Amino acid sequence: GGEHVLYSVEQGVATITLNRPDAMNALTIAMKAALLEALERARDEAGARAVLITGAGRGFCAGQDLREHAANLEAGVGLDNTVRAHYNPIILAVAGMGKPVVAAVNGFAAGAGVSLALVCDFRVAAENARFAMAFSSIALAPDSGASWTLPRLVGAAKARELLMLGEPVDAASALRLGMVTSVVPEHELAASARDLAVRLAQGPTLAYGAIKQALDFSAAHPLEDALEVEADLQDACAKTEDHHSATRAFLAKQRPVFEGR
Ligand code: T3D
Repeated sequence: GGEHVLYSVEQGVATITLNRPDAMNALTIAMKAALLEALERARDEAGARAVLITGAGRGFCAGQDLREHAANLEAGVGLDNTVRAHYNPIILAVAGMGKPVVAAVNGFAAGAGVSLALVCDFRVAAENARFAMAFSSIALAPDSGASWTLPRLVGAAKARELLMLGEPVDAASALRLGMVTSVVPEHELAASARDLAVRLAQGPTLAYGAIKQALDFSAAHPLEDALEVEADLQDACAKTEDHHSATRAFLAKQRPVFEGR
């Protein structure tokens, strides 16, 4: 599945491209393994200070490859295996990424393809992007974190509606609902998503990681506990070179330069 997931680093941005355009970048087991490997590489590579995930061709990702899935059903292979073994590690790798992750949604996203986009920190969508919570259309329940991310983005009632009815959400509606960060014309998507990723790659990487940790923690803990975690994270941020140099730059009326340290 290696050729089906491309990886490159430029200007501090690790770009991961789902590359099976003939199947709308639907995810096979081999592709999921290659995606996880790419995410781990992006995580470990110091020169990568932001991550950009996109799809080749006219789709972002059509979710589970239903050909492979049908073959597994025929063979009597349980679904627990692929959700736990293949999807969950990908979602945790994105969620736990200590650097910003941007999805450039270049067309249709369906099922676990939507879930993948939703767990990223930012979603820049092309005007022709569509989001289909396609799970219920094939009598499945949400996976890859959609039951967690979607209500947090669009609210409980809307998440219930989208997951149960499965109607595709167009880019304009996704923007209105808070599912995406921005919507841009198709031909501007690559540049627009890259600009955001480059801007993030030049930012205070460790502070971004701390912001993500604080928000994830607060999602499931009371205020008193969140205050404790904020205090610990702030202590760590205050010790970074970026904080020291940015404070000096402020007093000198200069633009801060962040090194990600
Ligand atoms: O254990 C488990 O596996 C459970 C995990 C589940 C997680 C999930 O993701 S469930 C949801 C799975 N995904 C879907 O149900 C979406 C299926 N695809 C579609 O509904 C449509 O293809 C789209 C709405 C995404 C796009 O429609 P359209 O008309 O623009 O394109 P198309 O003609 O349907 O698709 C183009 C090609 O991609 C076509 O191949 P062909 O006929 O030209 O050879 C189509 O079969 C292929 N393709 C699209 N989606 C998938 C796919 N092939 C395999 N798996 C797919 N999911």
